[in-house]
Amino acid sequence: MFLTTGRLSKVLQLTLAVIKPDAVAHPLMLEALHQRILDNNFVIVRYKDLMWRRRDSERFYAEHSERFFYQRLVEFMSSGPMRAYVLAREDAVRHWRELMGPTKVFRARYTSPASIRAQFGLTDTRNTTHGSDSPESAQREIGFFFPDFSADEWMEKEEPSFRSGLIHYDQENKIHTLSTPS
Ligand code: 3AN
Repeated sequence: MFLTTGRLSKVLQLTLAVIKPDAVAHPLMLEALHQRILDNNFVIVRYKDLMWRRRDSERFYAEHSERFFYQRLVEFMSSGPMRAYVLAREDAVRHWRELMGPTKVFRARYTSPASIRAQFGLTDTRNTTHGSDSPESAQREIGFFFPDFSADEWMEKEEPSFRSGLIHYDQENKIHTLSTPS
């Protein structure tokens, strides 16, 4: 499958997307969310399945440490396996957040019924997915989940080829790679 045969005009942006433990616990839901990413024209640059220790969860959500839901959140996020993605697209941060929908599931169901959180979210904490809220947080959060991946290097060396070349979705590894010229 080729994602695009033409040249995309705008520079691709990277974002971090996470499928949280409530969704990863259900294989069909995980599969549906992976497909949703593809259907919405995101390039899957990397993905990994992982599980956090409580201290990873505390570190990642440190900015919320004073909020009433913090303990609940860190416990939930270290309660089971997750899947993290590095996604690329024009305006990836905004597009992924739009696709997720609002943080609060009941609001999502009301205002954005087609969004992921509206369709799959259970509660305001167990709300299926995470997405970076700015390009700066994307850079930081990608580094948190993928310490071996350099966003700067990808932007410099890979982005131009991804943008202008033919992209191949590798069914076996479930990520996009550049098609080699025949
Ligand atoms: P978002 O993930 O939509 O950017 P943030 O950054 O405000 O939202 O919150 C981080 C996470 O904290 C949310 N994804 C959700 O799991 C949890 N959370 C946020 N607000 C609430 C709330 N009012 N009650 C329970 N959990 C919440």
